Amino acid sequence: KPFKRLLLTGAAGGLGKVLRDRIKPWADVVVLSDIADLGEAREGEEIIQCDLSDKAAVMQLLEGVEAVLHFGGISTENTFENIVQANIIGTANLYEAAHKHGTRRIIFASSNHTVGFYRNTDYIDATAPTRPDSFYGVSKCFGEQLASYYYDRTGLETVCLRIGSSFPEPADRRMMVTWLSYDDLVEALRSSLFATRVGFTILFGTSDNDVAWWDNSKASHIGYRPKDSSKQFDGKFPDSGVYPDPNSSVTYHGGAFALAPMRFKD
Ligand code: NAI
Ligand code: 15L
Repeated sequence: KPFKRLLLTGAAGGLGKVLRDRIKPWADVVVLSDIADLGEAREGEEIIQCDLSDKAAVMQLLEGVEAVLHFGGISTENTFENIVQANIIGTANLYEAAHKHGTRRIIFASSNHTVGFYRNTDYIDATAPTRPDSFYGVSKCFGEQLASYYYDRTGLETVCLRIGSSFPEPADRRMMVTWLSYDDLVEALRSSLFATRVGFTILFGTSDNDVAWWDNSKASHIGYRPKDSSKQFDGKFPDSGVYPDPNSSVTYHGGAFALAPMRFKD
């Protein structure tokens, strides 16, 4: 198998559960980690429960790990104080430990909320300045910048996968544009892990949907080719026909995140 030890953080989460079996062919041992309980390890798995904000625990977690799929952390808007611990300190602990242990590559589950304040009339690529729409989005921008710094300073490679909306089906009209099928998510991870050189790359994670807000031409060296399309759900979310649309969650790339109340602390 290509890797001896491949680490998946956030393994107990929605996407972690989807990935658990599907990444097995890529490593002799898949190390599954989360702050939440993961149950029993199955064949070819090792389970290490830990809080990403615990520096010493994360240092141990990375021992012998060649590559990481970093999906752990707070995955939607929350208080700034909570996000700092899980996403900012947590991701910094992960990068420092990866560097110390000689890990070669990290695939960082970044998010469309790094650019969530762009509008539905904007078509952007990876060179567009970030426009986070939430403290959550700001924390993903931090993760991306940290990855850039570690690459330039140490050579640790990262693909920042700016995931759109990865769920079984689109749940609203915005997700017709942002949807990433689970099969295409796995393909994005596979192509990111096995591309020869990635340096520091930003890859937008969507399926081959009819409408697109994000141009992946700056990541052509990854060779990501989505196979699914939200077209199969056509007609489920008809256009209101009114402009500007009264449903403002379709105005911004980040949808409702851009409009949610700001909570600094509990
Ligand atoms: P999720 O919330 O279901 O999973 C996140 C996991 O991280 C949870 O199991 C949680 O227990 C764990 N976690 C939270 N704080 C932690 C900490 N301090 N230490 C260790 N583990 C901690 O989210 P989901 O949907 O599975 O997303 C996974 C990753 O992908 C997240 O980083 C999210 O930001 C990112 N993402 C997901 C998208 C989607 O459409 N599902 C879109 C964009 C980004
Ligand atoms: C995300 O970053 C979240 O993790 C996910 O739960 C969805 O809200 C997704 O973005 C989205 O924008 O649809």
